[in-house]
Amino acid sequence: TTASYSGLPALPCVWMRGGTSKAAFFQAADLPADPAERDRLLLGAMDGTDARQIDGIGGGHPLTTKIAIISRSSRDDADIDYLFGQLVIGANRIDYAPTCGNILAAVAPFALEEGLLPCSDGETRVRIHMVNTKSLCEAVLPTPGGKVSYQGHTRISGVPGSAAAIELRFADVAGSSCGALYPTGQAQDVVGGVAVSCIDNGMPVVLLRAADLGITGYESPAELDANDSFKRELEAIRLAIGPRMGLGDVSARVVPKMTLLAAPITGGAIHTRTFIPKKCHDAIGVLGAASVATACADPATVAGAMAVLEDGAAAISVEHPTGEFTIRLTAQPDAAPAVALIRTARPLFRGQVLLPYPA
Ligand code: NQM
Repeated sequence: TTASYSGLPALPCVWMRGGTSKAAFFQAADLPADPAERDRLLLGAMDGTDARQIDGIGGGHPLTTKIAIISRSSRDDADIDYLFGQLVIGANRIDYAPTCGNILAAVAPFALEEGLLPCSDGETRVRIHMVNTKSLCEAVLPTPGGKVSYQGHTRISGVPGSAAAIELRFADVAGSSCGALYPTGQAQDVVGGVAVSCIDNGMPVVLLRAADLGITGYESPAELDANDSFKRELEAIRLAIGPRMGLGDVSARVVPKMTLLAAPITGGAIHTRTFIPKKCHDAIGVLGAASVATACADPATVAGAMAVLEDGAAAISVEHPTGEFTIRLTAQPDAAPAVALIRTARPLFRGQVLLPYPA
């Protein structure tokens, strides 16, 4: 900690929206090097113990209690290291297993604003090492006059207004957490009598037909969150398949995510409800959507068998509770498809987060 306010320790922090999520951004250099000490401070800043996070800046929802730790990259093939942390609300724990593609959208703007790498005049390309999954992303954003510009005409579902487009490109994220695109070794499995497809093109996701679990797949997230028997059945499937995906015991982990599938209703390829993994997402995660779209393109999966695809279309529109998410896939020889997509981001608040008094 670098300062204090009436004796409350203070940490430099920028609160940022990345896509449809929000996170507290820190420079690694401002945090303790010891991970346990670092997490103690971060949990104090966010409030890891209370469901409403009333004594911290976390938003009381998995999508608004995220953490990003940023530094110059240790790798030759990257500019910036991005370590993501998902605070598990109420458990006073930060899960570093997954990365987060929505918060990823804010990484390049933060790194440029903080002077961690130079800004070009026109647009700037930032190579980001996603430390959690040891994979790479190339972010491209407008930097007219050598400054980040947040203004633009790009709209994304789930965010009001419009902003500058930030393009995210991933060439090699298959098996990021599980070691293989199809972590169980096949495109479909049966768990408890239900057909599932397990896929990891950037995020481990289990795909299931909503109808197989007795729901339509068009219910609101609030309605699904209130359906205890459905959630118990979904969690039982997740716990059973987690070890078969190479993720071990997933009872305390936030992966794999669970995506329920239904026929598209707004002209997209498929309709979805995603659990992350205990609460229903208001939209869908970025790399989650990349994995769903990749499955849609393979007729051997549960998703591919249902998806409505235009012939030869490279863009797959994944419908979700607040709109749709378009994922562009490019075939690559002897590899899973490369993924490209558009997000927006902006800084919301910049200053110092004040920690609780030291115990
Ligand atoms: O899948 C939520 C989000 C995410 C993750 C979650 C994400 C991704 O929307 O890459 O973006 O799945 O927990 O922020």
